[in-house]
Amino acid sequence: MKLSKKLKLRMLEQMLLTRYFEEKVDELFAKGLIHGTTHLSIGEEAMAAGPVNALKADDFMAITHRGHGSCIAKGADINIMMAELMGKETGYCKGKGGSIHVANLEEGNLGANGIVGGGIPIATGAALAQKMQNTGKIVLCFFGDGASNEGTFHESLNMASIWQLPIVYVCVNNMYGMSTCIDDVCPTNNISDRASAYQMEGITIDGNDVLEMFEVTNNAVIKARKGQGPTLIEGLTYRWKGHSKSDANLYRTREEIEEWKKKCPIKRFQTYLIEQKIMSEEEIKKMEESSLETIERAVEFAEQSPYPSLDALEEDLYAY
Ligand SMILES: Cc1ncc(C[n+]2csc(CCOP(=O)(O)OP(=O)(O)O)c2C)c(N)n1
Ligand SMILES: [Mg+2]
Repeated sequence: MKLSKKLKLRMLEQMLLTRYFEEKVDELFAKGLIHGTTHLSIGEEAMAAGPVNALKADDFMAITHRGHGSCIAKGADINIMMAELMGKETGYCKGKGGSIHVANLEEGNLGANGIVGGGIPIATGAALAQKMQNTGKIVLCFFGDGASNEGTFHESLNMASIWQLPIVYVCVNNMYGMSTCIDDVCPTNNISDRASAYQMEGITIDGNDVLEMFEVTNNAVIKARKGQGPTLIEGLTYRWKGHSKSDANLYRTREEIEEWKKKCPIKRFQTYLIEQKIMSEEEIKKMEESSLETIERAVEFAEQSPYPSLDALEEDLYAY
């Protein structure tokens, strides 16, 4: 499939915005300007930009606790995202959700989820709704390697297969669930092998190759839209940073981390774009600069925004 220059440039820009957004979040957290916790996806940017660009604007996605890149690729406003992380009233959830709860139904973002595996049944239910209402829309469901050991994963894939739902499952296999290596907790060679138990196509690909991530997801999206059922795609990638804010990184070696940094998905895509004469080094530099400026403007916007008022404390809460 021949991808347009416009799409390639858009994916690079989204990956850059994600990298700079998260580097800034890391900095603001260290300065005490972001509270709670955050999970950074630095090193995994292709796993968001590739699959999400295979969606139409009104398709849905469900994301994980490590979902900043997917929000950005789905068209989230960086200012509003930064405001949410800084706990400001102008954020996506009026500053009450923070990093793990960015959601926006109008943009088709069913939301991040602090419960590992929690987004999988939500996405599967959304796919059932699309099928029952015959909307023609599909759902993209992100989850991690660790989440593939949860019951929600198995129950959801079973139902999606039985009902041939319009959903694409994307497993971000970064080899670890907190400090647990996937090899110690998963008996199959690949997580995609698990699809065969549900008569579903399962594919393992290079999660640091944004073009491959796009193409494979796009094929699965076309299949889902035709009513030919779900697919499980596993992308192999790596998170450069710790699991969340408190991680002494004692469960993996410095050498392993350095090896994966050499496989940077952004550098790799930039090299491709230059070699194929799609972008010049100068153009890439300009895009990097403008992306950095976008992040700085987002910080200004968030800093100037007010915190939610005390009167709003009990608004938007659900109580049994
Ligand atoms: C149901 C549940 N169990 C445990 C946790 C604690 N926890 C938060 S993130 C995480 C690891 C998840 O690993 P994975 O699914 O591979 O995603 P990754 O963090 O690698 O992106 C765990 C165990 C949780 N939030 N929810
Ligand atoms: Mg993981």
